[in-house]
This record gives sequence, structure tokens and C-alpha cells, in this order.
Amino acid sequence: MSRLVAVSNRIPLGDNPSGGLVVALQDALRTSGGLWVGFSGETVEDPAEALAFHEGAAFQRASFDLTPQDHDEYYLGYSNSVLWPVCHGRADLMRILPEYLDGYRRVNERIARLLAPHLREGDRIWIHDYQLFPLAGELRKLGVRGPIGHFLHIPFPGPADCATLPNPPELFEWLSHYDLLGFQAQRDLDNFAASARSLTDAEQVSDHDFRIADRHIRAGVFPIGIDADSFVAEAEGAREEDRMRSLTGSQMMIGVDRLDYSKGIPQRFRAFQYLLENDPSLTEQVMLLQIAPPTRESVEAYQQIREETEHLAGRINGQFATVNWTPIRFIHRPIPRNELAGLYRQSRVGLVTPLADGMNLVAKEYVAAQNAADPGVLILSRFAGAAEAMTEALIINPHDPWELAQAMQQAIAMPLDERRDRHAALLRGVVEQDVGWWSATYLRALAQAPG
Ligand code: ADQ
Repeated sequence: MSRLVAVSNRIPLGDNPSGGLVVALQDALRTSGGLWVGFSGETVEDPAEALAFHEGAAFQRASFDLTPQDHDEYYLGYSNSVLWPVCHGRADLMRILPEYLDGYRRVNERIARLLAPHLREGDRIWIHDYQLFPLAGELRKLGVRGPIGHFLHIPFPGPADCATLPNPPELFEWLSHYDLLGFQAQRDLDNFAASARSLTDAEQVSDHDFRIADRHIRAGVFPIGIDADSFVAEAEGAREEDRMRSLTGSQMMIGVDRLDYSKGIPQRFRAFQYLLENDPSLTEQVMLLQIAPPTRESVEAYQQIREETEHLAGRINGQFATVNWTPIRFIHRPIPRNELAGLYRQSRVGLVTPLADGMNLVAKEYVAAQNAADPGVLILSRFAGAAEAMTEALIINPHDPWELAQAMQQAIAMPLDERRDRHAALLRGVVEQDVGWWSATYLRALAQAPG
């Protein structure tokens, strides 16, 4: 089998990296032999103009450093202050500076330059996410001819959002150099097709085939999954349950998110506030544990969401807390995976209520972690890619606090039989379409893409 070369913005360099994407790529890279390339996480004034290779894994890993300026313009700038808000329907939070787009192009060009000398005839190249859209085009300029695929982990914007980008047709020019575009959900493929037709003279040849700038591109839906077996084992081994039960004495609802404005955390808090206002019998009976480590803190929109959520949690706690009970517990740290699995397992309700989300792996982790004999209930936003398949969750509109509060009430009161039925159906999907299935399905499609 030909060698797989994966490129992602960050590369995990620790000895035992974990996480869904890491596990999936590790499996795929092990079976065919491979190379994984990404940013080391280090910014230095004068980075080496060559990849640094790392020992210690079953496949090769190679990283590069960035200058602080590159990191500001390419990563914090164009990637996270332009593309991220636009892809999540928040063009109002976009911050456009001319140097951002320049830096984004420049870093992608540099990654191509660093990578090209290590590529061999017949390699399959798999590029991940919105930070690296232009990479295929840059590699093509350097003479790379083999199959190149892209997978987008976040939503693809529809025509109205795409039109807010600084130079909308350029996005499609970047994408036109790939053989296969992978999306999380049908919604994203539909948005891609509609945006390409409205903003370029692209032609849609069939459900999955497009002609853009005389190039043939295939696009498909490949919903990402989790490493379900290891997550189930993690949850079964967790012994947090008893400790936390005695600590809280009440039913727990849990939210686990990076602290990001796309995740709908304030909306979730407000819905909880309505629930407590409208049903005083829940006083001291239910609490919300929100685990949300801050990310991208030097971007202003992230400072604002942190202030807003902290303020709101403080206000709600001030309004309802008793001597024995704090309704919202807000933890700003990352939690080890086994502990997280234990917390999911003891929570009666899993709250996954993003305003926009590519997939949302927390929804799948929550289901995998449940005790099948007495499972909790997943409340899931219709705007998470996960909602396309996880139809047995309580699907809600996160913008409507009344609807969400009602779903919380329904989940807390749901009879055991119904909880079991819903959970069994959800778990089947999570186990069948796990992360190994995802990468195998994508790579099969890449092998068949017309090129
Ligand atoms: P994210 O936006 O990061 O990913 P998500 O899919 O929920 O969102 O993944 C977050 C991961 O981080 C989960 O595995 C979760 O367990 C973990 N995590 C979050 N908070 C944590 C904490 N405090 N401690 C420990 N772990 C924590 C992007 C897209 C998603 C898409 C994924 C994968 O935005 O839509 O599902 O990529 O494609």
C-alpha cells in the first residue's frame, strides 16, 4: 500500500499522545507506514528551514516551528479571527487585517516548501482543517502530482457567510487543487455546493463531483467518530462516581467544551436559569458541571466569551445558591480523559448545545461513557454535525432557552426504559462509525477519487 502523509496544524509530540484524531491517524499511519507533519507549538524568531524529525512512534513524525509573527497572522489571525468565525456563522466577530491573509498564504507556502523534499512518488497526502486550505495548491506548484485529500473538521459556510470573507473566490481556488474534499455532515457538502455555484463559475457534475477552474474535485461526507472501545473501557474503569455522588447529593448535568463562542455556553446557562426559576422543586436537586478550558486567549472574542460566561455563572449562582448547593460549577482546566469519562458516566444529562459545530465529539464520548443499565440522556443541538446521525438524542434549538429548559426537565424525568432505548440506539451508531471507520472510509474514497 502506498505511504500515507498526514498534515495537520498541530502535531502531538509527547510519548503517548491521545485524542480521537491522534488515535485515528496513528492507526492509519501504522498500517500503511507513514509520515505526520505539523506545527511543533514552538514560536521562535529564527526557525529552521527544514522539518525536524522525531523518534519514538510507529511512524515518522516531523514538525516545524513558526515565528511569532507567523503565529499571529496565520494562526491567531486568518485561521482563528477570519475563517473560524465565518465557518461558525459569526462573521460579526471577524477581524480582518491585510497582513492576516498574507501571513496565511506565506505559512502555507512555507509548509509546502518544507514538506516537498520528503515526498515520494505514489504518496497519498491527507491535509486537515481550515488552517491549511492553500497547502495542496502550493504543493502542486512544487510539482507534486499524487492524490491530495482534505478533511474539514468544522462547518463549511453557506453562500451568505462565504461572501463575508475578504476574497471569497480564493477559497475555492485553494480547494480546487484537492482530489477529495471531506466534510463532517451533509449540511457542509450542501453549503460547499451552493457557495461554489454562487461565488465561482464552478459546475456541479453529480452529487459528489465538481469542476472548478477546469479541475475535477470529488467531495463527500465522512462523519468523524471517537475511539469508542477505549472510551467505554475508560468509563467502566472510572471510580469517580461514588466520590462525586456523595459530594453533590444531586443530579448532575454536564457540559464539556473548549471555551469558545460557537459552543453555546451562555445560552445553556440561561436555559438552566429558566429551569430553576420555573421549577423551584429542583432547588438543591440538580447541578450543572461545566468544564471549559480557555483557548486562543489572545483573540479578543475569546476574552469576551470568558467574561460573559463567568459573569453569568456568578449571577445565576448568586440568585439560586443555598448554603448546601451551588447550581453551576465552572471548571477552567483540562481534565484527564479517564476522569472525564467517569464524570460523563455519572451525569444524568449530557449538554451538547453548540450554536454551530463541525461534529462535536463530546456528544459521542458522553454516550460511550454511559452505564447501559442506567444511562443518562443526551441533549444535542440541531446545529452540531453529530445531530445528523444521533437522532435518538433530545434534539434542540440552542438559541431558544425555553425549549432547552424543557428538554432539561424532560431528560431529568425520563423513565428508565426510554433512557435505555435511546442510549442503545445511540451507542450502536457511535461504535459502528468510530474513528477507525472514519479514516478507513475517507482513505478508500481518496484512493478512488478521479484525480
Ligand atoms: P473541537 O471544537 O475541539 O473540535 P470537539 O469535537 O467537541 O470540539 O472535541 C473536543 C475534544 O476535547 C473532546 O475529545 C473533549 O473530550 C476534549 N475536551 C474538551 N474539554 C476538555 C477538558 N476540559 N478536559 C479534557 N478534554 C477536554 C473540532 C471541531 C469539532 C469536531 C472535532 C473533530 O470543532 O466539531 O468534532 O474538531 O473533528
